[in-house]
Amino acid sequence: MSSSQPFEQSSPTAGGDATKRSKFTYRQLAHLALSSVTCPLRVIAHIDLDAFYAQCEMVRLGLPEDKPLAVQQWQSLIAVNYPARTFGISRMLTAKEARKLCPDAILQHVATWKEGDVKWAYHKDASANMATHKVSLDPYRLESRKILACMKGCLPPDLQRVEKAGIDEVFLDLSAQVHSILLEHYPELSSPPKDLSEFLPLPPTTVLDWKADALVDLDVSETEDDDPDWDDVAILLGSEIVRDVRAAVREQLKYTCSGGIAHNKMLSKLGSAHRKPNQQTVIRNRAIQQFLSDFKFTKIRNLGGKLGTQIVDTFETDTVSGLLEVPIERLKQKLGDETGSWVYQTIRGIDQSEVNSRTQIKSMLSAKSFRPSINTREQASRWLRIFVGDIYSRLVEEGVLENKRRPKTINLHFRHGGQTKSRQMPIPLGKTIDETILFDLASKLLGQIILEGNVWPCANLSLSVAGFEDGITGNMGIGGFLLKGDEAKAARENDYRPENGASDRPEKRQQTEHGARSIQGFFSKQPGTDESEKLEGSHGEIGEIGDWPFDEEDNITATHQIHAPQSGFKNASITSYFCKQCNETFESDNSFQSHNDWHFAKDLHDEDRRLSHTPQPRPKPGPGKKKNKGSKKDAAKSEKGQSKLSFG
Ligand code: TTP
Ligand code: CA
Ligand code: CA
Repeated sequence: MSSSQPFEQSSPTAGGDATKRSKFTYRQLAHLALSSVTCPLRVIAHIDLDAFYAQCEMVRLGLPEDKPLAVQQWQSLIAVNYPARTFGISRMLTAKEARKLCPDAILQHVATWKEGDVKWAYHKDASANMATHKVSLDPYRLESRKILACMKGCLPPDLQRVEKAGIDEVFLDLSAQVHSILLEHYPELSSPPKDLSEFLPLPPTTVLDWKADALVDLDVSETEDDDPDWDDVAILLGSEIVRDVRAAVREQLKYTCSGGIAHNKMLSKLGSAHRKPNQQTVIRNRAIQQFLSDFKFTKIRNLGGKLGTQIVDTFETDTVSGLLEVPIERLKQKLGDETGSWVYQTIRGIDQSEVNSRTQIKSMLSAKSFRPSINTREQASRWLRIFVGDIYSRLVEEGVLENKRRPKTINLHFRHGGQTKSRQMPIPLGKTIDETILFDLASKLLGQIILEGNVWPCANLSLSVAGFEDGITGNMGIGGFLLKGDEAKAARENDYRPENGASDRPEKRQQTEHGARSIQGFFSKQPGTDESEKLEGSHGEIGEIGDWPFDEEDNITATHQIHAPQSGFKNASITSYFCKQCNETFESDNSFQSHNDWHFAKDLHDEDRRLSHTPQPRPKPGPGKKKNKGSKKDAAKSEKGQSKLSFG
């Protein structure tokens, strides 16, 4: 917090009528300290790095800030810095097109793992070698971590609540910190009356100094002459904090970012994108309707994907103001009770979702689509080594060496001729996970798939680890000794367990299942519970539903709404493709197809997670089928069922 006062102090009566009270009560003020999601004084910020990957490259290469630079992945651009944007360069262009617009621009290819290598590197020839290289986002992940640590370092340890919402963005719940600043600045607030439902005095200020913040215009019914109330003061204090956080990131790490400060997550996120780069936008409660009415609702968090499209089709409008006309009953009738009410509230700026600082990783995935397909076990093995290296380095960051956290299962998905074969096995307890162990397990899974025959050529391979659990710190390996009987045996033998008997998953079946899901199904996670939707992508980043569209050749890096692998896509024109799910256009068939693969792998990943999180009832022996207790094989099988129950 900077020492400067963000507002002019004046006597309590300066605002005019001393008998006038705030519209907030002492009880509501108390709720601010608890970061209560229903508190009307709540202050939430969203901070998003400007042109993130591009800035990472600028900083890494030590380039002057006005140098145009874009980050290239094969022939596509995945991030474009602001100087390059002034030349008309955007993510929609190919590297070649960008080069034409600005011959001086630096087009930096992302780091890659080269087939057979054990470490990623910046390879000069990467863009021409899509078949033998795999993208590594490690450099950006590392920077992301530094930035997060820097931001956290600016906030009081006991009052901070920080949610990493993507590789380059965070939500901050500033309520508790703002509460403590309020009490510090206004001692009269710290002696509440007996009756907490009494209204607070009005803030003793008339003019709030918003510094260089972009202030969203007030609603029509409000004027700047209206006396500010405590919600204005709270948001102003929040904006001061965000300004300081951004300045620290800039000073210590050289990155610029943009911020949004508002009453909730949804508004703060719209705010951070409102004015970029290197600015922050404040949306006061008195400006919410004005701010939202200008928006297409498809820009709102969670309304970008399928649900948004469904609403546009049903109500024949894509604007917030158009949808505001629709009565709640009609929304409920068309979208279902839960979703209908949620939409009704959201477009009115109401969002009670929590800023969730418990962003623990649930799974990690490393994947590659092959163009051309690969045809031998040796080739597949070389990629497995890379996947293992990729996953292992992230496991180390997660504290697997200290046994802080460890995954329980390892999964391999193998795509051949439109079908994906999957195998999963437990990661044996008792030993610290290392690359050799992971590679051995992955190879066994691969061997099992190959044994089935008729598996080549392979179009996509992905390895994941899941079911993270807290380990026994300082007591490495003890878990193995605590295992008894069959469980220990299964662990020793690395026995594998076909998933629910459905090891082959034809794409068709997936499509039907997902396609048949109702809109409520797509939206079953209501605000406030969205942490359950979080997942660790292939490159370690956590996204939110419909929040963070990606065009990644072979990486899963964000959570998307679950959808039919193919049906979310359609041609936007003859030469470009559009992913409705992500609001992204793809110029080449190749990148679109890769993106499609991405969704497919993601769906599989989600399905795995669902399976491993849903307790499966143990199959009872059918009538006439007696369980053969004497058979070792059967004992091992029942053990597998048991371990399934405990996953998740
Ligand atoms: P964004 O925050 O969406 O975009 P940005 O940081 O590049 O630019 P802005 O200033 O508008 O915020 O995404 C963060 C990073 O994620 C981006 O730098 C690169 C990566 N990314 C992709 O790889 N593909 C994509 O389609 C998108 C949207 C992002
Ligand atoms: Ca960004
Ligand atoms: Ca972002």
